[in-house]
Amino acid sequence: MKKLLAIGSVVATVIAFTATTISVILTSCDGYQTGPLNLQYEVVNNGLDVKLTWDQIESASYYTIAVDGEVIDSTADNTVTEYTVTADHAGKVITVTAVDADTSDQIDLGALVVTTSLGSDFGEASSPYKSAVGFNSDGSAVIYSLTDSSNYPYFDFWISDNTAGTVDPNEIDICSPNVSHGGTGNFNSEDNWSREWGTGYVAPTTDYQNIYPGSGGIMGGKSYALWIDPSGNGWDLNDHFVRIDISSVASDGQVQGKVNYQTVGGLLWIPVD
Ligand SMILES: [Ca+2]
Ligand SMILES: [Ca+2]
Repeated sequence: MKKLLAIGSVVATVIAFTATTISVILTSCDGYQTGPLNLQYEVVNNGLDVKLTWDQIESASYYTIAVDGEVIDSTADNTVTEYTVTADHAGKVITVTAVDADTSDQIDLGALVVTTSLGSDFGEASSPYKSAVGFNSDGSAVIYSLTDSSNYPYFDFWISDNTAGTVDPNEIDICSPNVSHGGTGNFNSEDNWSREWGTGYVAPTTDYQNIYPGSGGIMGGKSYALWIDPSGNGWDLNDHFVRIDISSVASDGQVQGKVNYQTVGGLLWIPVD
């Protein structure tokens, strides 16, 4: 009986090791790897910071925290197993190393954003182009036509000059799906919000509107923030933030650019150029 247990134990160890190896290979594409330190992250401070936590390594003296390979800080000893990363380091690769234990783990904070081009078939609601955008759970965006009502549940924002039948390229707004279109009702009940982006990699925290700009239109060369708030309950970890980069607005209502979706719920960082 004891022998059988011993064999079972060896087999279990081998399986566990194999599973860990596979996990690292499979998850490396999205920039997140779990290794001996079991490095994890969570969003804190209302989406402004990311807190890293890891498992204590008994043989380690302490841990260092490196940004893009350069050590920026270290812990007092091996019992401290957390570190809060601020937005100064959005988009960087963070490495935690257990000193004297020869082991480290890292996370690529830039790989958490998914960028999708709006292509050449996106534009104002009365134009020949598709006018709505919806994000998949993996962060990729789909450009939807307004003419097929089966698409409506997937909309996260759409663009309109607020006048049915005509296109005014100088008055195109970013609209929430729950904004009425042409007197025919809402696309869906999502109450999402937008505003001008501002500067840097962190989305604004105030002054969002569900029709933006409202007066005057979105412009080529400018960026806008989108706050997707599915429960309409203020900021929480179920929300997602997007930076909409507009490259051009044409006279026929065609709008080109890209959308950058932060896949981590509640995180305000969009570290893209
Ligand atoms: Ca219109
Ligand atoms: Ca919310």
